[in-house]
Amino acid sequence: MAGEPQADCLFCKIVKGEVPATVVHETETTYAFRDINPQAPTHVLVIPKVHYPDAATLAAADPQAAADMLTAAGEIAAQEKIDGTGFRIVLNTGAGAGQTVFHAHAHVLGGRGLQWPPG
Ligand code: IU
Repeated sequence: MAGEPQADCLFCKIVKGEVPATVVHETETTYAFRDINPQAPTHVLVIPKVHYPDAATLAAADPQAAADMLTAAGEIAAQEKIDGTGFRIVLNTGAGAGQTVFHAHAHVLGGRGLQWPPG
């Protein structure tokens, strides 16, 4: 069924506690943990607990879960104290854009100057 956990999905396994992660924030519908390969002093991944392959698919199928992911990103930025200096929320969508894990997620990046355009 759409949104159900996938047995072969790393982020579904993290939500279920089957794979360890450094969890920094959780709501009824979202889970957030530190990226294993941080690209900034703060680099947190926030994911919906439901499984969709990317953020656009999530938003189309379950707009509330997508909104919850963005709300959590803002709460994490405040918790990490990067909201005052500015932070970036990144939604890599598709392999050509650098997406490597096909469970919707938002990167929350901050704690250093961020260039535009991104690479
Ligand atoms: P991407 O947008 O799909 O490229 O982001 C996936 C992220 O998941 C990437 O930044 C990885 O460093 C991160 N990650 C992780 O935190 N833990 C893992 O076990 C694996 C990837 I595999």
